Amino acid sequence: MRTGGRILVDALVGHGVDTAYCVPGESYLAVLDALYQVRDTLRLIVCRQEGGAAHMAEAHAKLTGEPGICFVTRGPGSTNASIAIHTARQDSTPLIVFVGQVGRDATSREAWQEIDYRHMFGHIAKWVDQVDDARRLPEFISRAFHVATSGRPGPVVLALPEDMLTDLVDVTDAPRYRRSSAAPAPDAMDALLRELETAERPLLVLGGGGWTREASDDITAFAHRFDLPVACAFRRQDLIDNHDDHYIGEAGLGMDPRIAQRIRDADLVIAVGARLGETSTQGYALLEVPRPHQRLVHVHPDPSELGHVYHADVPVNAAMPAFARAARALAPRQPVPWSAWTRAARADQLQYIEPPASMPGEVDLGLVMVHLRDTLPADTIVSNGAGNYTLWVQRFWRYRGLRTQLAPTSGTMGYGLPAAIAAKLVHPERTALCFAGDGCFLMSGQELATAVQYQLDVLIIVVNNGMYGSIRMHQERHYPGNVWGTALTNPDFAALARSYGAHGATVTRTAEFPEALQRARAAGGPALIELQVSGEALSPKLTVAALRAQG
Ligand SMILES: Cc1ncc(C[n+]2csc(CCOP(=O)(O)OP(=O)(O)O)c2C)c(N)n1
Ligand SMILES: [Mg+2]
Repeated sequence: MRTGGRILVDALVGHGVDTAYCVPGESYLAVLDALYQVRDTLRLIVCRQEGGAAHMAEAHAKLTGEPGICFVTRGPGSTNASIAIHTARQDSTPLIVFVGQVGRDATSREAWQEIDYRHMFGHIAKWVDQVDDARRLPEFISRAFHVATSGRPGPVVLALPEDMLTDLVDVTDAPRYRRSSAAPAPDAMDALLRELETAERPLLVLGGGGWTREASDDITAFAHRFDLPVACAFRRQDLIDNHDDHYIGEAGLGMDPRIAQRIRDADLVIAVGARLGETSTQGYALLEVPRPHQRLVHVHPDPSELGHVYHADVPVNAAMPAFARAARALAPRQPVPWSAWTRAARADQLQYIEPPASMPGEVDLGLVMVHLRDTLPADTIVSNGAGNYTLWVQRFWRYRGLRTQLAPTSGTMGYGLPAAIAAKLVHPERTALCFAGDGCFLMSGQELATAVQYQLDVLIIVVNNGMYGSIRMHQERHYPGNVWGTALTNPDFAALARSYGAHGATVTRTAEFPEALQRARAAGGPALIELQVSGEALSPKLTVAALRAQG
């Protein structure tokens, strides 16, 4: 006989879980106690806010490909965690969030902190349910792992009534979950080959979730064999090594206009894993809805995504590894005619990653990025949240292949620090570099306490421009000069870091950065460098003055 809490935790161990993130609550004490019993097998990371905990679990999953696990309490715990459930949804990340729930005897009275999670998360979770019978825990948890990882990966929420967790029952554990994956039909691969045989300006766009190292290698080999230019969808730049001479850049928010033009000019777009969402199509403009002017081969692990927005000429329902393996086996029957098109795109990319001269302010973020990419190890994991500072990161950093980027396609602020913490837990030997804006950092900065508590030497760069710069940019565009609701008075970030027990430093001039970086890396613990940048530079190519002059 075991308690529900113990059956649940045994199930997690059985499915291969070695790390769980939480903010505790009295609603799931029995789970906490069961976690105490298995503390040598399954480590529990206690966090400071459920948004941080759940984003850590989400980033953990991005790095391992296995579901991230998070425990939160009912009511406010679950509403705090919802930010990451949304991230996992948009980012196609397998995530399982367990929520303590009121006892079954009080259900539907609006008991203290009671929420009906089926309603609350019905739209953003891939699956949400409540386990009312402890004897069914192995079934529900097995299903949670299968649902989270199958097809298009996504978030699962399971509510756990607290009295169910203390019930003593006799039940057998389920075996470890097994991943199923759809393989492309042979005629779909023939159709792809035919499309390539008649194309003159093809473009490969990679995106989505469910990638593996092997799939990334296979798709790279396919690109080489057909000499295809490869763009990555918004914040999916690590799907191919950016040093590869077929990589042509990111098709995301603020993309190089030349990439946008190439997508427009392409006569064949092969989208692999990418949904071709708003951020990668400039608001559904580069490809028209529902029928793009380009021929479209659309490969996606979820059949319901095919035809959801775009009518593809060749829709292919397949998991990334299976498709990439099949694509690697293809070969052109004659030399391809588009090599000049690929070379030109690559040349533009190489030029684009060199920062433009003279942006306003004493700290040039472009030069800082160049120093970082020249200095830090190739396997550094780079994380960020949302804000205009990410335009520099995603433009000038060169991602070195799969699982070197943690960046929310959901566009959530506050993601960078929790993600970097998860990166250090999954890969203690690698450098975890977090970028945050001054706005972004204070949305999850309390997790610096978590980094200190577990002695995780994340490296944080806070880009302080004294404002919600991204919104200021839109404001200047639409309501020039009416600066309202976007200015920020900030703490001394370096002193704040030191008060947590981390290393903290402030950089006010570009030339100070190399030494500050050296010291931060030598600090032997979490370290934060605040860059005091000018609010005049809105992006690597746009200043407030230039915007107002245009206006
Ligand atoms: C959780 C969340 N709240 C609000 C927004 C809207 N938003 C997008 S960028 C941004 C400003 C970010 O400011 P900061 O981190 O300082 O970066 P900056 O743009 O100044 O470089 C805001 C408020 C968002 N994306 N996510
Ligand atoms: Mg800012």
